[in-house]
Amino acid sequence: MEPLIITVALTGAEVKLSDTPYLPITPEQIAKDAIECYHAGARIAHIHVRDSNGDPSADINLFKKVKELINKEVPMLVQFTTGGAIGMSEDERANVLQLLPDMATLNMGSINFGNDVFINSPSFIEKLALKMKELNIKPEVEIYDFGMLETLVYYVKKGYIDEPVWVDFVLGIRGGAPAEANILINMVNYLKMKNIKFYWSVASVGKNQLPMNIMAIILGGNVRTGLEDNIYYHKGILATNLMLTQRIVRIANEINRPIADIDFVINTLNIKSRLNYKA
Ligand code: KMH
Ligand code: ZN
Repeated sequence: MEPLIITVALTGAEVKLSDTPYLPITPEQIAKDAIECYHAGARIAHIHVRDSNGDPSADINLFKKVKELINKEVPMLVQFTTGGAIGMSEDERANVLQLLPDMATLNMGSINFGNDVFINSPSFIEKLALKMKELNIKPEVEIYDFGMLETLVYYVKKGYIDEPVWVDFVLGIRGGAPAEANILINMVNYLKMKNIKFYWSVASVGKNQLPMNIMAIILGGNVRTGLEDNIYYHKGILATNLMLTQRIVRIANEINRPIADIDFVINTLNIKSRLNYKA
């Protein structure tokens, strides 16, 4: 089977320090977790940052610090969120692109996001997509529901998003598609039917994270794990980012699914920032 690409979503914007003492908050803590997870097999670090109170921040100096600390130690792909936190402005969210991360998220539509509304207007999606294209930043296209699949196809056909597309199915958020095998399989098959060249990963929240990750490993997809999406290892037992990453690697090993090395990820996803891409 194709080598498994593991993304670790280290911090996110929703989990609070009062929920778990293992949530990395400072740039040093976030980078330390990322580096440990790289050594365990993760190849992409999905990065949100927090201010000194532990609240979500859009401060690009914090993003910059995390990127520097990671890049100094390991060749892990640094993926900045453009989703930020609910309530952040479009400028705050888009600002991170100027730091030229290897990757950044591109949320393919608006949804009710738990008790909040996560707004991604067509104009904002297009602005981000074109900016990433211009800056050779590889988008991670976040798909929360079926309608977003058609939006993705639209933007690929319009040339706003280059193939191979890196798609992350985010399932099980109240307001988005449920975390169920048939939903995942149908989403994958829909894109295949549209003749889009893509690779895919799955992220799911809470107790659904592990089953959906296992489903992806078996189906030949890829995995996003990490405390952004789930803080528990087992019911009542808090996890660390490293514990979650190590468990995915063990499961992959059990079914002889090799773990991707960084060059495989760079070449397979055409990460231009690493291919010394000359425009
Ligand atoms: N924190 C969520 C509102 C992304 O990273 O682009 C959005 C999110 C998705 O985390
Ligand atoms: Zn995120």
